[in-house]
Amino acid sequence: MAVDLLLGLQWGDEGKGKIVDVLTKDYDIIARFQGGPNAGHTLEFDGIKHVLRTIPSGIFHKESVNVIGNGVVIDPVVFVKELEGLDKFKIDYKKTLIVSRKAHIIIPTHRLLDAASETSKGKAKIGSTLKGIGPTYMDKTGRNGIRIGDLELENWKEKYRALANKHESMISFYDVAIEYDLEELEKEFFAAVEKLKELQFIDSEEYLNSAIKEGQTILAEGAQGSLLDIDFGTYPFVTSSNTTAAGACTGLGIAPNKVKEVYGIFKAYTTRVGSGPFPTELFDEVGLKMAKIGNEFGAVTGRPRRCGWLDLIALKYAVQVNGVTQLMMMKGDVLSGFKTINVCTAYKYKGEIINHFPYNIEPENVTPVYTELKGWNEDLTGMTEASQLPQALNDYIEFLEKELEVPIKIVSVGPDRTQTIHR
Ligand code: 2SA
Ligand code: MG
Repeated sequence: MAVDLLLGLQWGDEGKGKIVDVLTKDYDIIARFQGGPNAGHTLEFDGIKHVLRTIPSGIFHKESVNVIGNGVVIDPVVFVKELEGLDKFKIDYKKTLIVSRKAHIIIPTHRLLDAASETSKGKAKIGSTLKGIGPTYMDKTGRNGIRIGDLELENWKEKYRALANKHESMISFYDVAIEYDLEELEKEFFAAVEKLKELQFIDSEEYLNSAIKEGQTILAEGAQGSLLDIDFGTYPFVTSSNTTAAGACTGLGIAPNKVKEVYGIFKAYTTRVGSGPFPTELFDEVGLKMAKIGNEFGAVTGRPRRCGWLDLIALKYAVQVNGVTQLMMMKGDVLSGFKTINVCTAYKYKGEIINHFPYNIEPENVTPVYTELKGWNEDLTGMTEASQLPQALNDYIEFLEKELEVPIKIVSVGPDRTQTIHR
């Protein structure tokens, strides 16, 4: 068995990019299986900070092959900018980056539709990243989409035109003011498509399954988080793909019995960007302190992230749905300097105490019940060994392990590759 999964267990931004980067040296292939430019995986090494959107985080390791799977949606314009950003690193991506023919393409009008849909919802908006993700997956399941493989056909532009025209009439249907210059957007889009065509397009399920047979190792890199999953997340405030373990099977064409380790990444506290319920959200100075110390601003949109204590009910749910075998706790350093640390260990749900993640976690139904733990003051950012961690942090970690019934194997104490403690 040769496939391991790496998934975010909260609402995204858990720090997956850093962990994939730390782990990639152990894998032959890194594969993205869902999402698209709504992801923003931040990698930091040698004093350089780099954000990847669609490209797998293994791209900086010269030996790894990076696969963009069929479950991903690709915006050629964003993608090409990402490639250009790699130029300074002298990466031979025409060799090490390959794209599934079955991946769907985000066209400019998908982005416009995303904006029109959000604007029309007013206060009830999802808080989407406006990258066209929802409309592209709608066209995929609606069987209208354009795929990477279509770019190899001579008449793909006819297919494109028909879809763009349809989108334009849909945009006018939403009775909202969206200003755009489609000609300008298309110029940029078609130029980007030409550049994209320089990459290798493959039948990725064939490629990956052959690689498994040959004994190669694959790391499937998730984007967003489990609570943003289209089925299991806080619907409708979710993204439009399966961010959970099952999504790796459908998004790559890999059978469940090929999956071995499921690495679950979580932050020592909780954050969320965009709209939607968040039971442990803090509106006081404690939340502001987390945001400030943790530098909690979205990698894609720059929006400030909402912050709150760790929600163990939600985390247990994510561990269960994904079958997590190893946990990795990020941003432990951010919690230094809090006198006490709260962990949500139950919900008061419609007046009753419950221990599971219910259908509806809207604030009018759910109030978090906290267990209070002792804080610590030590600065963790220079620590490299588990033996250096303060006792109160060890107590926090052990408390979580007991509740979650899964070992916490990595504690991250800063953004750099080197600030990673193995337990
Ligand atoms: P969309 O654009 O249709 O997917 O937006 C729908 C909702 O999903 C939220 N969303 C996200 N929330 C947090 N992080 C996201 N991406 C990360 C990042 C990357 C990651 O920006 O750093 O961790 O993989 C992300 N993408 C979508 C969004 O706010 C809406 O609530
Ligand atoms: Mg992120």
